[in-house]
Amino acid sequence: MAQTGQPEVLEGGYQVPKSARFAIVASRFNGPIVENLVAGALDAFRRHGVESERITLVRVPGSFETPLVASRLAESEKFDAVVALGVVIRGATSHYDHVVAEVASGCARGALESGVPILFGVLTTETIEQALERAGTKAGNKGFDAALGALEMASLDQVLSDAGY
Ligand code: INI
Repeated sequence: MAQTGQPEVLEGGYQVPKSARFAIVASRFNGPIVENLVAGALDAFRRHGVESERITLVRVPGSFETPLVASRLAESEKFDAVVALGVVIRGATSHYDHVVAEVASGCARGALESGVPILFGVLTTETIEQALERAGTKAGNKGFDAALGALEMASLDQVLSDAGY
């Protein structure tokens, strides 16, 4: 028999409660490019009504150190979402692969274990040019995008709670 009715569709938006707080973890390695990502993330939060006082920015040496701090902030229960920002550019050795693997899986694990979203705004590129393109030039700003994701996940959390999940 044909089904009638509509599926239950639940989704977040970019408007979050005035109490929502966000953390950004930004690495110093490839600093000038990371700063463009930080500026993009702050811009996204500001444009959606999140005042500076509700944002905590923590700097770490490199992307490899990001998951430890992002997980700690997520577990603190003080933030609705954490945004991880960094730039990993492939070099002549396999160092890149180790850093990328750890930062990606570490952020994913930190989010799953804490129950708080950790948005992955870490660029992983072959060249500096590719990184620059994604940090506020011709391919947008992945810091801005990651902050939008943080807003949406914070909003979705409320939607899911309201729906009883
Ligand atoms: N860290 C980065 O954030 N990006 C890189 O491109 C990078 N490379 O290529 O070496 C990098 N290395 C440092 C690493 O994140 C750690 O800080 C370091 O290994 C000390 O633990």
